[in-house]
Amino acid sequence: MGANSMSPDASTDLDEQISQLMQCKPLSELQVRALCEKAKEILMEESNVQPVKSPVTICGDIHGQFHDLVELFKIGGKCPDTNYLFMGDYVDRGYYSVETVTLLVALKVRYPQRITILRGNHESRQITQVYGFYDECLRKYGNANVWKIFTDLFDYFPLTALVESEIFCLHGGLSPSIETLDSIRNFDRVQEVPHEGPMCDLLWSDPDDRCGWGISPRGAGYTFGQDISEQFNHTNNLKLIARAHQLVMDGFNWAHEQKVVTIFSAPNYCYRCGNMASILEVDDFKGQTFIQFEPAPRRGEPDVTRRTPDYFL
Ligand SMILES: [Mn+2]
Repeated sequence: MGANSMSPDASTDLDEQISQLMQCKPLSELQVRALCEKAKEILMEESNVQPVKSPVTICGDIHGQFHDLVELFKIGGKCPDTNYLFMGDYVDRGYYSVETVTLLVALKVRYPQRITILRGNHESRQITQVYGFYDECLRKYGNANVWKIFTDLFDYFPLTALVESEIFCLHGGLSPSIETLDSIRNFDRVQEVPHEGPMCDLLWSDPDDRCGWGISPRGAGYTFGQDISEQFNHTNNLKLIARAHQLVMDGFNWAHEQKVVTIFSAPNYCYRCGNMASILEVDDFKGQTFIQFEPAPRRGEPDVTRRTPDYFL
């Protein structure tokens, strides 16, 4: 059954699950399994370059900061009253990856035309075993089944989106092996994020002040200069590349003479970075407004005593 022909019973169940999730209460393993089966059917129909219409609000990394995601919806408007495009990194680092990713997937199933959820470099089996989501699933469910269900679903998340044919949105950045949007449309994305190659680069690369392609200190993807962004935008008739993936203290940061913008939507990242978060509203007339926000009040998360990572992945 198509997502738009969901039966009244199914949507009532889903609405109840969404209100439960909004209270930061996880679903059962059985509910997660059924939800992810429906999500897979919807996501597999989406393009590697998923077309999105304005108005839409574009968001960056969330990283398991559930209460800040609720704050984001308070500030940006509830889904489906506001259309959303999330650019990946829903899990890891924060304490509520399970609730965060389940809520976003539930909203996707309930309102498939109102929310787009792209894949970030953390939506991966390998990364989530190191940075928290795997351990959180074990802690909250007693086994790794829910982790397996979600990481299998991540393979279906679209890699990029294109807002009104002019704003190219993705988690990381450009790739030396990709010149056109058509070449992205043509590859098979349903796999674990590879260690190298075009799909890896889209999820891992970062803009840089230096021209040309550079070796990334992250050990995956590349750095790319303004000359690269300008050429890519020119070739593909784009006005802007919107991406996430890097902590920026104001929540957004322009690069490459306003041809690239970084959006980061996890305020006080890792509960200690002291940064603002932001979202980018693109209105009916393609006008752009950044909205900054601060963390939601703390709700008794344990103190963070983990060591500072070498790089913010
Ligand atoms: Mn990232």
